Amino acid sequence: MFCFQCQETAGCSGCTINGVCGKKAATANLQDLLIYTTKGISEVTTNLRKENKEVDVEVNRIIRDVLFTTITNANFDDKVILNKVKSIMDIKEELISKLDDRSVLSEYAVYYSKDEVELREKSENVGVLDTENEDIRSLRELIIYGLKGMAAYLKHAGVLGFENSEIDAFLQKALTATTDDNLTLQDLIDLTMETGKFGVDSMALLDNANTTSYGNPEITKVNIGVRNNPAILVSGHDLKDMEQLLKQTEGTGVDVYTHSEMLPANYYPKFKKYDHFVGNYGNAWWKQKEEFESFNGPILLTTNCLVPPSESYKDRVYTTGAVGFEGCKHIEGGYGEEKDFSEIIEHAKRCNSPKEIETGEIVGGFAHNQVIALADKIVDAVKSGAIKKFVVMAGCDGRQKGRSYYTEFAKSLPEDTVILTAGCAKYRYNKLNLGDIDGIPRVLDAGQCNDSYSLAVIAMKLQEVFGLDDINELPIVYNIAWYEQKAVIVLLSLLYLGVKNIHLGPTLPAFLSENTAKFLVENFGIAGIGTVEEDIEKLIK
Ligand code: SF4
Ligand code: SF3
Repeated sequence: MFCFQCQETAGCSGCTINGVCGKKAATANLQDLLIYTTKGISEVTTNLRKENKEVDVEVNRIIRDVLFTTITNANFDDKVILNKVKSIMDIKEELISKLDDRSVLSEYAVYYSKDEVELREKSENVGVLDTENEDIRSLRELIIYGLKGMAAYLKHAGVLGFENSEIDAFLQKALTATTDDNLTLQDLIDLTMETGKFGVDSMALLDNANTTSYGNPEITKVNIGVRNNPAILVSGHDLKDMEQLLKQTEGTGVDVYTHSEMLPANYYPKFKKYDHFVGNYGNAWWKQKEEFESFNGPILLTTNCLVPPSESYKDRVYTTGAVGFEGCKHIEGGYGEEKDFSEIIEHAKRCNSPKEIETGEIVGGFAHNQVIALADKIVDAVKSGAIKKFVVMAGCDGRQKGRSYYTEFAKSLPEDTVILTAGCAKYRYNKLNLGDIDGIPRVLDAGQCNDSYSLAVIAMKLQEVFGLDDINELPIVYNIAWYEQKAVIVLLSLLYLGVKNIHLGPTLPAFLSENTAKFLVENFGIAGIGTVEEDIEKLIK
């Protein structure tokens, strides 16, 4: 195996024996094979489009799903991954038969096998290291990881009925391009930027899907304590799953809580109306081992991040969508289908109520609509000098010790700064009680990592209000934390929007070769992080 797609990768260079995330070598190899065959099917769909033939929306959905499956901490189940490989093979064959010109197809497109032994053997011989040139490899993987994040966001939008075949066509074309040996470094750089453009489009699509379906997030005090009823904990990013579970638990005596990236569900008007939706339990994904244990009830993982569960609570972990773990019950349900959560609800009834681990409230709900409603107040505070700077601290959290940097950084910020956040990175400082500036909280949480789109909308609105030519003239600095591939598409989207001087930590991606990193530094001023003191000096003063 060789995997370096996330921030935790071994030695900051690559996992080669087992994943630090808990992914076994065989699973990593099968994921590589899944990507290999997905490149193949994407080549076929791209050629079909060139021949002006239609690609069924179901094929787009499957491609999104398989990319999502390979995101860090999503799926650890070999059987599921192997079945997806086999199913891609069959669909690919069927699509190939519709092509007029098959002579152009590469080995990725024509590879076919349903034999498990052969597939496993093949899985050991395909992957990241197939590309020998380090810079080409770096850009190819940067694009692929961006596409994985994009696929996840498109999936969430898709289940809410919001799909855009142009974005899917780009995604598949770009994935195919990562196998094209004729592309130069410059071609791949251009494609990276184009991926950022479609990243913005995907996040906008999801924003539209979420707000049309559930209303605009609004300022909300979220309870972080517990009640004395049996309950289900929902983690991950899929709001459609959240909605269905809330509906199905209504009147059953079973409460519902969010965990990690599902916290922003508390901000949506349509979810707030449920009395049995109690609040948020716990923190970011990496604390799940203790928090799932003490929650006592069943847990539904709608997306990443799943940590391989301990035996003590494994029977309480249910997965759905792209998530999977051998031995955990998977709840099926495709686009437009109502998932059946009755088993998990019955399970909850047999469990004790959650153990209280904290009490109080946190405030969130500052997506673009809410912030723009407060625009006058914010603009006044900036003009009067009450707010000197906005600090975007969006992204992911993780278990690496060095991430305490973000807590310290937030604590050390002068009192005339406001943090704009999205994603699970917020758990490093969202319970610090940093106070407010003229009634504006000093931590404005827009929502999930995809709601970084909201932060871009807010920045563009402020640029307009202040009449600035360049988004970088705003008093906004960026100190972003990353972990998995959704953060990659967020980063590429910000770069596409022209945002410069982003600080990225806690470490720079291992998949950035020296030259790719140099390109990002020279053209976008991307930098890593230093000590808290140095960075406060650099970014704030
Ligand atoms: Fe390693 Fe991250 Fe890949 Fe897991 S996802 S194998 S931790 S690089
Ligand atoms: Fe967190 Fe996994 Fe990335 Fe959506 S839940 S931000 S790490």
